[in-house]
Amino acid sequence: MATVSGRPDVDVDLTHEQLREMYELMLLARALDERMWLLNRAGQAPFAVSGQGHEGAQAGAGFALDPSKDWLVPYYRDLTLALRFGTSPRDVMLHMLARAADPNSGGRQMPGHYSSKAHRILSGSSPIATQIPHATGIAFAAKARGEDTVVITGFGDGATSEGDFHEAMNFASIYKLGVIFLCENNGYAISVPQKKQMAVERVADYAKGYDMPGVTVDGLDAVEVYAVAKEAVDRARRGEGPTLIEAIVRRLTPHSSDDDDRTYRSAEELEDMHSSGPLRVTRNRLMEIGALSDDWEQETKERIKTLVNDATEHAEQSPLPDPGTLADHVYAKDGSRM
Ligand SMILES: Cc1ncc(C[n+]2csc(CCOP(=O)(O)OP(=O)(O)O)c2C)c(N)n1
Repeated sequence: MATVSGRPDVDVDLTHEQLREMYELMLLARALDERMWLLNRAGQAPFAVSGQGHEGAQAGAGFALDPSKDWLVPYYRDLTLALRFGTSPRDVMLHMLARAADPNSGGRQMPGHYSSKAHRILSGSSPIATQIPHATGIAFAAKARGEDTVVITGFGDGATSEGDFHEAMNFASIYKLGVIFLCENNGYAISVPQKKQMAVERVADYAKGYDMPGVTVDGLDAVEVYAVAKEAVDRARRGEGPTLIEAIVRRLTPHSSDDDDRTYRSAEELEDMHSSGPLRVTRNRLMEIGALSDDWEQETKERIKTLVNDATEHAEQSPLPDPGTLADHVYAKDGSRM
């Protein structure tokens, strides 16, 4: 049942304008991500975790969903998906710099923990894979209410070695829930390569055990991911159950700002990995079909630069949380048990 999508000439139902929007989303995510990394290196933010190299998988899957009624249950690399669901560049920077106005958590969560009630993005915690059963739970609730809501959850290859992943897949399949399990396989769990933590060759192979479709797709090509995700979303909306999508991506940075990947990736491997990425692959695809022009790209990059500068300045000028609110949402105000 696990298949490699292998559809290089895939034909999708998106207009050229929508394809440009999808690519623009990727450019915005990359520009914000690079700025966040820089802010960390400049000592303005204590931690950064990056989605660089994952943008194609997320943009492709994100465009197959309807952010006005679907739910996102993200992990820490899902910036592109969070933007697709309505998080703004200002929200991203307020979160990164832990300001009081951070809509995710009022400056309490670690960077990369995107959430928003308004945008149907569930809050997550740092233990790997804990978000996956939450996605199944939301889809279970949607089914009980008779809604055709689809839930997408993102996670890495390492997360598939946790029980949470298997329990969530099993339950979702038994009840034919509308979940898209999006594994963004970058080949590493911090320094541990995939072959050391998985006996099967492909994450998509796990789908067999739960009687659901499992597809491996080139996660550098947003258009190809869109085609696979669209099929999965249509299936979920028809009430036919979940799909496991394994998008092969690249982690273009170290695991986080606290990691040095030169200690476990050879110089050749790093060079090879940086030789291409989702921006280049998706750009080439859109150029080939005549959906992009150099002028459009230039103007768009300028516009994005202005947005990122505005978001950074806005966050820098915003107040930090009042230390007096430190225990809010942790202890009940009157001292009683919550
Ligand atoms: C339950 C648990 N174990 C270990 C960790 C430490 N940890 C943080 S990220 C990570 C690697 C996760 O790898 P993967 O799921 O492949 O995602 P990636 O970071 O590669 O995108 C680990 C082991 C954790 N946060 N939670």
